[in-house]
Amino acid sequence: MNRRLPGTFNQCQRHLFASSHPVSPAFSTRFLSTSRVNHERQECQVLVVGGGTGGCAMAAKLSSRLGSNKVIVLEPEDKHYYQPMFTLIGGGMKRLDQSYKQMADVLPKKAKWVKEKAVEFDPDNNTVSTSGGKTIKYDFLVIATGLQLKYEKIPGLVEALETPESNVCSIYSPKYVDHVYDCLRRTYKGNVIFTFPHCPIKCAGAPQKIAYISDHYFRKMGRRDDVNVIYNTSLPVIFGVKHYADALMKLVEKRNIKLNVNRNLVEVRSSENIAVFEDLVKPGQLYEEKYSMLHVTPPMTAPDVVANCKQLVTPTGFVDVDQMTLQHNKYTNVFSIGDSACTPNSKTAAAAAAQSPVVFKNLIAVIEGKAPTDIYDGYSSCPIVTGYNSCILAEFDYTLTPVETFPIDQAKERYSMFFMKKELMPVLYWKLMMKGYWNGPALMRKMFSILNFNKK
Ligand code: UQ1
Repeated sequence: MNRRLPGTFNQCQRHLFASSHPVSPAFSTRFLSTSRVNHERQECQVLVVGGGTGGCAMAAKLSSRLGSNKVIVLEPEDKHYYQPMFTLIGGGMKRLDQSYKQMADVLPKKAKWVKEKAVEFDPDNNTVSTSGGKTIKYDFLVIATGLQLKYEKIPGLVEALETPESNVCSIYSPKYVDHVYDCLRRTYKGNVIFTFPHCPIKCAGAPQKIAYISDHYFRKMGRRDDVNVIYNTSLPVIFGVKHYADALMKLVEKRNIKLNVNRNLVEVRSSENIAVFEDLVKPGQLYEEKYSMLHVTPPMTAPDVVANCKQLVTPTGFVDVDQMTLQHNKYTNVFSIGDSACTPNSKTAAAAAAQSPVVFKNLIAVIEGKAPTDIYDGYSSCPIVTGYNSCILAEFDYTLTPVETFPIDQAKERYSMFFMKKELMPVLYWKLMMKGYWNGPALMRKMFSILNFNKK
């Protein structure tokens, strides 16, 4: 998973560029550097676009191997958020200020940080242009821009989120996550509705995690009898991996959570407290549901700047890489990691962790003139927090087969997994992954299997 909320295409800059230089960009950058547009040209061996989870891990690994000033990271944000904490913030278990560090402190010292947005990729000329008018020339490119949240795609939603009294909230954005716990605290009765949109999203477990946490919150407060907890998902099932879906179905039944599948949020009418859903099995069939609290998972898309470069992406707008080597299918000097890649894994920080050694080894191989041979198996993991002291740890690969690390039944709700998620993972993230030392739990899994623990 990647924390970037990439900016929109910078039309303004492009317009300036076009009008002041009716000559080829290559000519203009080389010879007209005194023009009123800043046309600084920079060069690097590896350009990493995006300083989120995947980008930062890659920059750490690559700059440590290649040495100082060989790697540029292009990232406009000041803060780097540890987004897996957002569900816990929603439940009041952590604070927003515990979820981030300053970007300058997270990015590796040996890499050069250009604090600007990418505004255009030109893979045929090995350049990326930036919001500050720079052109960065690279030998190798790692695209780690994440995906973008599209709250504005649902009519009425942004207005509702920005009107605190409307009791509409969302853990997905640092802008809105703090409000989730406020909403919980002031909800005493009525329908509390959680949504899952009709598109691929990052951390696909999060929309239901916050539903389970909320259910537990209302029970602790003695309000559960007056509150209906409703989980409306656009998916046809509760979870894509059957092994965990079976456990989660039992959980929703036991906790009396109403599950509606194939149901997609299409409008929020916050002045009436009404959410409008479409039945995806009967297109056009709309349901109006009154809510006292609404938690929305927004639609998400590939960042515009990536999707706009048609040579780089699949028709979905995500970077067209080989799902095993993570190398671009057309440009052999381009790789992608994390949420911006078109690979069909579940988009999480754990997936980026497992991808990072593969991108690293394959990129180094290509630099050395060899073929990329390391393979990503689609590993992803989702600690499904089910309340204030329990968690199911789902781990699986491209084939949706469980690939579990620990010698225990991970489909069972456990305090140990909750403790790992809440207390250990942030430390592992900041101290190991951001320094380039965490490659996912594959090694740990092998150790447990060598010790030959039998799973019960
Ligand atoms: C993981 O590797 C990871 O990325 C850093 C997470 O995100 C924070 C996780 O939540 C999990 C569970 C993993 C997998 C790690 C183990 C020890 C199973």
